[in-house]
Amino acid sequence: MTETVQTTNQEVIDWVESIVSLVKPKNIYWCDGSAAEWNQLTEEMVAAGSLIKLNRDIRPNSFLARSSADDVARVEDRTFICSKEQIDAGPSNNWRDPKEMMAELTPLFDGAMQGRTLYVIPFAMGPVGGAITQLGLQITDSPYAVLNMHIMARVTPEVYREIEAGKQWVRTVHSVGAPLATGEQDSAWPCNETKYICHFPETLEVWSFGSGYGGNALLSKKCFALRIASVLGRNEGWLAEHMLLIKATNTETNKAFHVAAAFPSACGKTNFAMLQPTIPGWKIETLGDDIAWLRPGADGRLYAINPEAGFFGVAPGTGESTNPTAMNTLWGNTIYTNVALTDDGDVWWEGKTDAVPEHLVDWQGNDWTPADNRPAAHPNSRFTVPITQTPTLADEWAKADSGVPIDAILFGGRRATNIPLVAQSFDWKHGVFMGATISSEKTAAQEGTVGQLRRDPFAMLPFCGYNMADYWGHWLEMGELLGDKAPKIFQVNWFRKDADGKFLWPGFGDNSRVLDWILRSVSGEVDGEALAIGRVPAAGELKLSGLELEQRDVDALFDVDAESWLAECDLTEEFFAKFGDRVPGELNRQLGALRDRLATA
Ligand code: OXD
Ligand code: MN
Repeated sequence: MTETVQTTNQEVIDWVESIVSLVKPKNIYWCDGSAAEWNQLTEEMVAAGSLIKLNRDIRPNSFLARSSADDVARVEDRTFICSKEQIDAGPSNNWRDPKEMMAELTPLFDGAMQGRTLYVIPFAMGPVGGAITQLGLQITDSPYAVLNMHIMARVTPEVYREIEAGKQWVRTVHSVGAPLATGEQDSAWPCNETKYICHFPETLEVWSFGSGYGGNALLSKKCFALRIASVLGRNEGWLAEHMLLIKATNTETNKAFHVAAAFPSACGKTNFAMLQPTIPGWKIETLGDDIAWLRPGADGRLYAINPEAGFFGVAPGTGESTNPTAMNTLWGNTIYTNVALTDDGDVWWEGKTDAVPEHLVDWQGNDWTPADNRPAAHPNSRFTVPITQTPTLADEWAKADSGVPIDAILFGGRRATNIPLVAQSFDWKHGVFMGATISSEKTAAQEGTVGQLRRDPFAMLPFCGYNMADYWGHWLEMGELLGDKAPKIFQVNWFRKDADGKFLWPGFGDNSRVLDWILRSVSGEVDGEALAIGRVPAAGELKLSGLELEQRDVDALFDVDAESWLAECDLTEEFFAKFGDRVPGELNRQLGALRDRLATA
């Protein structure tokens, strides 16, 4: 970390100077991503009381941050796409005219960093020099954001050399929006009750104000790698997706498959990315848990990378019994946010261990015992950890520059009813229809009422940087381009419940049974059975031995009730209608065909 300008590129220098003169910081630091920088910042934050150092014998080099109670999740209603034309943002995004938004933001950013240090973070999404890699700079006044960026992206001054050589880069500016007067005592988690997360896809800019949390503050993640990158992908012929990435090797034949899967936030993407099969025959390795960039390769297949370098995972529900791989990944070098603190200086959250500690300090710093009857960790509490610590990391991670060829794409949601455990689409177009019609019950990762059903097409509702209907069109075009080399598309649902509200499927490691069927279907080893909604496992094809599942539960997992599906089709029609004539005709044709199949089923 240095005060000396780190590049000769005039555009970068001018950009940094223009932000400095607007936000008026006390100091300017050019970050380098080094261990020394990490040590300096963590020491400063511990001394200031904004990070707690965990017991080094239990969690070396790990820290706990507690956010302010009103800054605990992404703020979708304060997230804006500022394209010149409203129609280019589409009805599922909040739109603002770029000039008007800048006029609104400028007074907020004016002097916003007074009394604070401005950090310039150079970062690469993907390995520096990689074929799919993109570059960015983030300016921030949050040392917490700098530390998290160290983990989540490749922070390195090499990025300046690439920019100097002429590579495209994305400009991102972040302020917690809490200027400090001379001598004023800082709070442990500065933020502002006014929040703006603004994207300018035509000028490749992000401006974020008022929040220090997750996707609001780590601008490499949702803002760049999904919202801005989805627009780059549309313009340049690739896809930026809210997808985990895994490698699955058949241990008998040694054949490797790669699978990308889109699930809405907090629906178990990290758990699936670290799946421990409960059936023999498969070795599952991890490549990513949240974002994938997919590009057609020279051989006509679709290749993917995970552009990130770490996991920003939801802590509750990640535990010894549900995801031992994640627990091993979290051995050290981790930043925890809003989890509980144990008396011996370790962390705890609901679901981490079956035994609940007798005493904790909760995520807000209050004493807690099980009798308190409230969660000790915030439901959207997180860990930020380097992906390289994952014991199941696939070798391809190290040669991630050209990506892995994708065999199957999965779309999932959290649905108590209707959606079967697994169904294969009849073809790519039908798969795009499946993705476009995903709905899911809300989780703690979104503001709003948990459990409420909402449409979340491709799990991209809050993350698509342009008109979602055009995005569906882009997916359809991608299918045309890939032809018979296109990955096969499936829909999955681990969350179906019986009439008493009990989950029908055990989930977690047993999802390997579903993956097994999917990959055998990809290889042509099983045929499945065609239902109106897609192709599901035929009797005996899904490996269920060892599970205590009654046949009626299995039937319930695959039950397709024509009446409620037809009612769902009406909702789909209403949903599509919001996008007017931008909806590709093919999707309306798919809806008609589904209704016909249901009517005759
Ligand atoms: C995430 C999210 O943090 O989707 O990954 O909210
Ligand atoms: Mn996510």
